[in-house]
Amino acid sequence: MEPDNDAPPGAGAWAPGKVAELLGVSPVTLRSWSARYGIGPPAGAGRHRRYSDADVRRLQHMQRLVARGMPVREAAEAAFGRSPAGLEVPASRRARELTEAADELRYASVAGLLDETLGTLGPAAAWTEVLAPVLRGLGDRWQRGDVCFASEWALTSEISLAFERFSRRFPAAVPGRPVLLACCPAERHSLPVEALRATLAEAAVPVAYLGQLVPAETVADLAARLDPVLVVLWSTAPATADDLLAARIRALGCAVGTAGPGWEHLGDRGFRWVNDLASAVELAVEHAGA
Ligand code: B12
Repeated sequence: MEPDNDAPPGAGAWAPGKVAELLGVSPVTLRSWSARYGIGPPAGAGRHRRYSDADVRRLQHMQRLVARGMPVREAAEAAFGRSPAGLEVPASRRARELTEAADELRYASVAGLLDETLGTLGPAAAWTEVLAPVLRGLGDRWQRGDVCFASEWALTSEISLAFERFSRRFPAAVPGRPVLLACCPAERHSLPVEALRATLAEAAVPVAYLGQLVPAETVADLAARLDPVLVVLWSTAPATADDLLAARIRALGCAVGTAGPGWEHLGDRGFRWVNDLASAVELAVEHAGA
């Protein structure tokens, strides 16, 4: 379906009728969404009302959220990244809504809020400003004896899926030697690495992501066969920082970066160590020559 071109310059390209047809809703429904949730071009534009490509993409996203059981108003807010009043949603409110939805195991809302946060802020800001604070909050609650395992597992699995959905927006196979990302063999904490992967996907840096608990043999085998520009080994806790593996990968002739607080106690072992998302992105981009 093609957008029509008889609109004045600067207006979006999609006439309401075309959008309604594309979404499979009646023009009346579309108009009511516009009136009720402030979606799309202002009513005042009369017969020149046009929807932009971004409007159409967000409407399709809103429909997916509704199809997953989210109330229309919440889906409109999530898809258009704002409350009805048009205000940008502060990170603290996103964090609160996400924690509440996770605690109440409202999976559809968790997924919708994550997609909206990633879509609006991008993976780096979403991780640093919203997701990491929420996860730290969960960790602190756990430390205080608040048994929030259900929320933690619900949220962490949905965060992984949301990063996956976000990364799939970009071409899967970016040409070039990849940055190989792996958690150390005994390390299950992968979310910071998934945030890095999504940020590199957005930056068109080729990545091969291996996930959690990656056996040393597997990292070594893939490093030998993929000829990566850099191998990043992640560790959260000192017990999982595998410096023998790092040395083994370096002996294969690969550049090795160690990432995460788990490596801190080892001091300088001749590997670049990064302990925040921005520095890890910089290290990867530097090696990828992007
Ligand atoms: C989510 C989570 C899990 C999930 C992981 C799911 C997944 N796919 O990742 C599950 C439920 C599987 C899990 C399991 C366990 N967990 Co856990 N987990 C967490 C939690 C809540 C968040 C982890 C996270 O992503 N942190 C990253 C961000 C949010 O934390 P941060 O402090 O802002 O980040 C610091 C660095 O990581 C760095 N950073 C942040 N983002 C990025 C990004 C990049 C690219 C880089 C380079 C750096 C970086 O900057 C910050 C300052 O140093 C933490 C609590 C916490 N505060 O981190 C506990 C926590 C890490 N877990 C802990 C523990 C003990 C465990 C278990 C052993 C529990 C158990 N008995 O089973 C197992 C261990 C499993 C294993 N073998 O690794 C402890 C670790 C204590 C320690 N240091 O040893 C913590 C701190 C909880 C606590 N409060 O005690 N966990």
